[in-house]
Amino acid sequence: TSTITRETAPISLKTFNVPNTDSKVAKATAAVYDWDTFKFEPIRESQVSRAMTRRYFKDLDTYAESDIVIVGAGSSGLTAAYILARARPDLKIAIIEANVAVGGGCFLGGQLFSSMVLRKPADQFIRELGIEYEEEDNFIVVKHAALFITKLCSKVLELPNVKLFNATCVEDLITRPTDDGKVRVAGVVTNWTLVSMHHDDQSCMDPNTINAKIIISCTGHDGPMGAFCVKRLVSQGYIQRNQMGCLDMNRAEDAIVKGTREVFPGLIVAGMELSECDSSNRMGPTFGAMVLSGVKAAEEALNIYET
Ligand code: AHZ
Repeated sequence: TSTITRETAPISLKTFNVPNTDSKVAKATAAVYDWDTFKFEPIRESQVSRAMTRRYFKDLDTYAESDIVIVGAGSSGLTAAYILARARPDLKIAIIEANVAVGGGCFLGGQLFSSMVLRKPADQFIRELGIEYEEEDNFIVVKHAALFITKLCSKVLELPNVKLFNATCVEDLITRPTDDGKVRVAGVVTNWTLVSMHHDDQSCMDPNTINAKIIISCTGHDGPMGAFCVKRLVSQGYIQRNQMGCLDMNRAEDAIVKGTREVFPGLIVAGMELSECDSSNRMGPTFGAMVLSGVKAAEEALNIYET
């Protein structure tokens, strides 16, 4: 191993002379950095590699046996993670997200419009996160959907009992026979998303696995991706597929929240994925149900843990 000695003192306000200037910008930056003498601390490339890979492999080891796996880091999945991880700091929660970026359909409010609408009473959760909003009668508006999802995600990632594996795809479910002759979901089969995308033109690259007592699937409605766990269970004849109904905001949001449940032993489904097994309506760009479905999924998981 190689060691690089730290020769410079840690950066502090006292390390640098603050030049006397009237420029507001210069004042703001010069308070911390003197660009004339500025220099990064030295580094060896292998230090960067080791800093990342050591932690990642430790996480793979730690979370190979998780308590709860959440599939999909959109608005419903991240809300479920936030509630669960805070309620039970003793549980290990792995979030698997196929995309590089988190957020799913929540970086825009709808079409290419930025603000995000949430119907009441989901405003309570937005206050809990400390996000500012405007009130309009029966709903609230957050000025940018990305403000909501990035704030939620940063709060989730700060929690010590959560690991987000992004750019990682759930390719299959692990199932187990139960004592009463039935079957339950007992984990997920994962692969790098880039590998999953190339199964047709590369030789077989076998996947990896995570065991868990409970899986919460939040992969969104069917499309190029999405509804993954529901579709997999349907393919085995374990549950029946009932495709998402047409858009009806009023019916859709109540149905998704109330319907959030363990649809198959070991598998809770939340968010828009639920519409693919319940045939509930599409809701379009209103996100209250995604948030409260995440809350309900967390409660369902806690009930299973506590019984
Ligand atoms: O990348 C997906 C997205 O971030 C991820 N995902 C899908 N399949 C996956 C797999 N493995 C790992 N096999 C996977 N990750 O799941 C996330 C789903 O996020 P989403 O925002 O699509 O779902 P949601 O149910 O949380 O929110 C739905 C938001 C919608 S869609 C809609 C409409 O079409 O009317 N209305 C709302 C509010």
